[in-house]
Order: sequence, then C-alpha cells, then structure tokens
Amino acid sequence: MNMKPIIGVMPLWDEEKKSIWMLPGYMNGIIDAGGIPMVLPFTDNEDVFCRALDICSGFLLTGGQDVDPMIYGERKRYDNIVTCTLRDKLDAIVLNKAVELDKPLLGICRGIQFMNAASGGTLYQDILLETGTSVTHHQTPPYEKPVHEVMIVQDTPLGQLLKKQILTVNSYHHQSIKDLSPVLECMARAEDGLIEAVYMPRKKFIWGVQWHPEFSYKADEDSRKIFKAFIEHSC
Ligand SMILES: [Mn+2]
Repeated sequence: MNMKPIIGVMPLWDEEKKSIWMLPGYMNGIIDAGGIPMVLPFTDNEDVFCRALDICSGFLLTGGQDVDPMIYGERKRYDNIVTCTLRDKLDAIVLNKAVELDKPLLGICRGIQFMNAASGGTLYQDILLETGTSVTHHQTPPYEKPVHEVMIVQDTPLGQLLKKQILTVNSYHHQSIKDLSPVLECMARAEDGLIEAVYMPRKKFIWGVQWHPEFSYKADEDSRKIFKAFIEHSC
C-alpha cells in the first residue's frame, strides 16, 4: 500500500486579529496531489515545533509577511515592509530540517524569498521602487489568472517536469530575489529578468516558486504537476 505523506504547512499569521489562518488552496493542492496537509503549530516552543516537524515527510513554506531584511544584512528601507519575527524563526527551522534530513520542501512566494534570504542571498525590498519593472507582479483578483510569462531554464528539474520553455503564471508579490543564494539554482525568470523559481541541487526536492500554484492548480495543469512532483518526492 502506498502511504500518503504528511506535509507540514506553515500557517499564516494575522497580526491585527492575533490569529493564525490558512488559504484552502495550499491544503487542497496537497490533498489533490495525494498528500495529507497538516497545519504546523505557530509556537515559539521549539521542542513542540520540532516534534511536529518529525511527523512530516515534507514541508510547505507558504506566503505571508516580508522576510526581515536583517536576515540578509540590510535595514528596512520602506514603510510598506511588514515582518513577522516568529514566522522568520519557524521558517528557518523548517528550512534547516529540510536541508539536513533531505526532506522535500516547496516554498511559495514568501517561501522562495525566505529560502534565498536565509541561505546567503538578498531580496529586492520593493520590486517596483528598486527595478522600475513594467511587468505586473502585483495582480488584482482573480488570482488564478496568469499575468506574466516566465522563461524556464532548460536542464533544470522544472524544465524536465513541465517539458516547456515558457510558462504563464499568476503573480502577487512586491519583493523578489535580488542576488541568488550560492546554494540555489535558478529554474525560471520573468520577462524582466526577475528570478521566479529556484531549486537546491543534490537534494531530492527543495524548490521555490514566486508564483501561486495554490490559486491556479484547479485550472492549470502545470501547477498541479508541481504539487504532484512535491508529493511524489515526499512518499
Ligand atoms: Mn511575478
């Protein structure tokens, strides 16, 4: 019998309501792909948090607040940067565990940004202000609708999975990777050159995407393939 893998999903934090929350797409994308999503405890009790991680075969780093620029050695440059200290702490524990134990990890939006920032890369603190790009990276609803293209780098796991060169993706981010971490490789770039997908070589599946397959998986087969690959590697 093929056991369904348990995937630890990082909860979202609502600072105003002092409440954790979750977007159903993260959970349902995992369920549809054959996994069992489990929302991780949002606690600074490291022992409890790590015990919860032990149960998981893979991890999903969700979207959320901005990564604290201190993590990549900078100060906050703009008032629109909103951080969450506990999220940064817990994401770091998850990333370290995934790397150390070679457990699959998918980082989405903030997830890919955190992976890069925490492993020696830097971020654009505000894409529009710092690059002046004309590509729409901050779309309005419906969020499943593709708004820009990405060029897939061939001979990368994403290229091998999707077997295409150009992908249309949704986009809802005001930050993105600036200098790529030395331990990550680029798998896709937007038309303006911004890095939109990465992976960690020599690991089973440590991937990050800047777009949102959790919004698009119902309509978009490529998004489903990414969730499927993530879950299959977690089995
Ligand atoms: Mn984008």
